[in-house]
Amino acid sequence: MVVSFGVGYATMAQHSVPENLSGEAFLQYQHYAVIGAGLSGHSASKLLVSFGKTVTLYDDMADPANETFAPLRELGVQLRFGKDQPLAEDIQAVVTSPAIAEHHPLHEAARKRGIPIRGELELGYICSPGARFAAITGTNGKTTVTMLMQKILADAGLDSVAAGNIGLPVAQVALERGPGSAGLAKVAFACEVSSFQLETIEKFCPEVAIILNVTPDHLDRHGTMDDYAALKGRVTENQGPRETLVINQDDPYCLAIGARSKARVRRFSLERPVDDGAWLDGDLIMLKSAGSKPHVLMPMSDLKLIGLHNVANAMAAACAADAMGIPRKKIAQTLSEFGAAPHRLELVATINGVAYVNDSKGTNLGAVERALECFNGAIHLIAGGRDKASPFETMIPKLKERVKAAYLIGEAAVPMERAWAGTIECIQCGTMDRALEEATKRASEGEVILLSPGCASFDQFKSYAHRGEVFRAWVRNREASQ
Ligand code: UMA
Repeated sequence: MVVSFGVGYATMAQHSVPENLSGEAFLQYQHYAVIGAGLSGHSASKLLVSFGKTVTLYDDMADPANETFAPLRELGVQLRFGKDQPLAEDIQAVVTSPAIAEHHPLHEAARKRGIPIRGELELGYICSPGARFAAITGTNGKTTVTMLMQKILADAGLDSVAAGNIGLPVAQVALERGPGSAGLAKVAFACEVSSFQLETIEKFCPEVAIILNVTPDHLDRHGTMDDYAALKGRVTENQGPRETLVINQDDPYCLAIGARSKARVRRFSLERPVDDGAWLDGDLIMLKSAGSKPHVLMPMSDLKLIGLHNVANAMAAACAADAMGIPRKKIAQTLSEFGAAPHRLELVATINGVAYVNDSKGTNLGAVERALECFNGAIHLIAGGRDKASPFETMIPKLKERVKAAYLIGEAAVPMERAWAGTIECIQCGTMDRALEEATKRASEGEVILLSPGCASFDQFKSYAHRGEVFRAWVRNREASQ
């Protein structure tokens, strides 16, 4: 059988594990189950088929008639869709999508049988020997810092790819560049890594890891903050003195992880100087390596990104890029050119003096707080969506300080009102359109209408990006009708 993946794939007729990957224990099996038929599941399945493996792809909800599955069928991937599918008897190894939690019945069945389970990130990583990895994790700012790192590395002349949780599976990059190939070994990954992905790593060992912050998120899956922070800490578990961990000096969870890491630990701080890392001295961003003199990287006012939290993000990226040997002048140059990621504090329009800001990527309470800190005027906050067991009452001090009214949408609207009603005016709106109409009626010149939902989007939208697009479209429509 000749396996053809279409234009651009370097592995056109690969049928076996390439020689330099043949020592990988996880690639020794013949029949793999891939669980979760989203982006990661597609990439993992194709990558395994390229090695001549037999692949059975499981999904509880996907529609097998969907045309996106036709290419997989053609490759011989067997689809087992629908709830309560048993794990086939002859499955020898399992690859999971990050969407699949440890309590998923197929995950449990594999564990019971003692079958090895790895995530798609781990699979992509072991197929990319020699490639450089900058892994970026943390509750908030991951996507911004991943994009920033990718640009710093690319501007410095490296073949850099933004991958991982940002939306491009590492397994997909491995497949397209040729698993184990010399071309792939030249890639410098700026890899956004989620706590979900860190549940299923084994050897993942980035040259540089960044942990930006750890605040409540995904507690519905991880249970407690300690468990969530422990997962974030796994990003450094395989690192040694030759690797670097960059942590937020102002975050207690990061400090605890840093204290246990075997890597060189660099720190960034908005509050105080550090011995090895970056900090703010008035308007100046300082950078220093242990044992050497402080270096002025750039004035903070030269950053294009807005908000103090973004100064922290820029410092984190600077520490990491500096540890990867990128010249400091080049780092400062890129930092001065880099603007906001889409759906992250994006000013869509100002209509009648009211600023409409799309922060749809603010899917947890920490992100909402950071967004609220960015504006001086009174804020009309559009929030809600699918709740992740977040402690809404912790937002009360910040809401009191900055928010005029909250316009609540989606499944979390009622619990949010229950937590906040004594503090600020809460208006039940149901949908995004209604929330925008109500907020527009009430907002006056100089005020801000901010979508920063603090929740996942999946109750009403396909993704946070879709939610942000619905917000943008409404605002642009209104702008056009003025
Ligand atoms: N599924 C089941 N059973 C379950 C759960 C899911 O069968 O119990 C199935 C779903 O029906 C679906 C598939 O699994 O068909 C998973 O689809 P998905 O879109 O959720 O996952 P992927 O397309 O593989 O996307 C994953 C990440 N998704 C999650 O972690 C939930 C994407 O991060 C990531 O961009 C992509 O891999 C590429 O690496 C998204 C995300 O929401 C953006 N991440 C969370 C976050 O940022 O907060 C962690």
